[in-house]
Amino acid sequence: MDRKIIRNGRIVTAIDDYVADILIERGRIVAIGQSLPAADDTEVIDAAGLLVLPGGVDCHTHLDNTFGDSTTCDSFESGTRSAAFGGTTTVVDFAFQRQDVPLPEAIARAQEKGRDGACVDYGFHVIVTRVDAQALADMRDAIRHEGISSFKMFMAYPGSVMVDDAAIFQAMRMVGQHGGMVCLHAENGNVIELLIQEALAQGHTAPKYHALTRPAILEGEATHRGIKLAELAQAPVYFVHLSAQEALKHVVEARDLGVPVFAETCPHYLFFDDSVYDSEDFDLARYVMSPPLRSKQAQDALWTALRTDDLQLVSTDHCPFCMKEGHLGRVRQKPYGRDDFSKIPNGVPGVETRLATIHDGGVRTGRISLQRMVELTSTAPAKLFGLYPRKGAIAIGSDADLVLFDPGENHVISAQTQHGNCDFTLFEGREVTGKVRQVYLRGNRIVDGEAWLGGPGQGLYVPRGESGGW
Ligand code: DUC
Ligand code: ZN
Ligand code: ZN
Repeated sequence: MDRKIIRNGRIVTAIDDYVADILIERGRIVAIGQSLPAADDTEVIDAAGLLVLPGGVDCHTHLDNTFGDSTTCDSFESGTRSAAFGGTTTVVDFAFQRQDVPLPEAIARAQEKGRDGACVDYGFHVIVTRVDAQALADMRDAIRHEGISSFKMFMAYPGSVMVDDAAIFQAMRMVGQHGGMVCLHAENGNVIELLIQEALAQGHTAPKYHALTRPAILEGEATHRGIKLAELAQAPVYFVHLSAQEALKHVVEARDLGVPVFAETCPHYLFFDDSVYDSEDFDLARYVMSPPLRSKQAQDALWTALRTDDLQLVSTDHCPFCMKEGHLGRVRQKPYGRDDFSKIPNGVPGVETRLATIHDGGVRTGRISLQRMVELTSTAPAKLFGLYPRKGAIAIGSDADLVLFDPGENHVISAQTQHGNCDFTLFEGREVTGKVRQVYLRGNRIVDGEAWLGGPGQGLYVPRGESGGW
């Protein structure tokens, strides 16, 4: 039998911090204790001096996702390999219902990609762009039969994926009754579109105008509207990639009143601010994501909110597009918008850098505790999106998804040494303290230092329970 003991590691979960051994059998944790006996066939891994963390759960990735004319440069294989090296053992990606792709077919297509390529375990949200009676029935069936309990809807990108308030309300009302949750991209798309057209008409084509045409107040307005729709629908709501104080204040206010409102932020909002948008240089296309980077003051507010549980998750919104056209054969990447900022594909990579950057910028600096880091990057996403306690925990019966993390090891982040397809990282050249040493997926060692021991097809689809009930 496949049996392993991880010996003498410092086990850190969302609530614990102690030194012990973990016995793994058939991919699950079966015992935790001191000086656990090892049978002859047991592989013993010495974890002394290392943190043993539950594998990261990243509930916001875009692998092989197409937006408009552009497709993200990471496949399921490259993106999940990159995730593994960053200490993430479960991702929740997206299936895409479009005008011509009904929801069940969208799920089937996504499942196929995952089956062929995934190197870590995975689930899906469904992006919903059309709401009618059939779509509502399909959403209910997805929750009941497919293990998909969350649905992303866009309040931005009119003419493409944006849906109106009535559609959002209808979806919330339906999925809320069946243990599901709507995840909102909250920006006022119609006003943004007007600002974009005005900017272009004035000849403003550089990437910095992406940020200037998506002001924080429009994220605040949409967030407030989304909360009111959820209250009326009596359903939970989740805000993806929250970046602005104007949005945060509405989330805080609603949560204080006991309304089931949840929100994530992303590492790029925690480490970069809008002072980068200081020139007309096209190189700033690397900072084109939606929402855009906000003020330094907003960044401080996000860190505080992570500590006080006003924000519940750090997800990556890993949505990589290359800076160089043609890199690894990928086309219509960032340079697609060289003459028109509105055509620059929106998104940045981040799936590999989440744990190390949050450890370095959050724990080492004293902004959050180690346990809170684990909660934000593993336990809370697992609980909120129906994966707990199979994922997000170090507990008897949980999947043995484990990360051995050296909290004292320094390394310099570089795209060159990362394991995905993207040709840049916003963190290029940044020295951080804390490094993933080994990663176990259901008891299988898939990362060992710089060695890749995993492979495509090793990741399993994980049907999820209810979302938003936590
Ligand atoms: N929103 C996302 O969540 N990801 C990529 C693009 C976007 O606008
Ligand atoms: Zn979005
Ligand atoms: Zn996204």
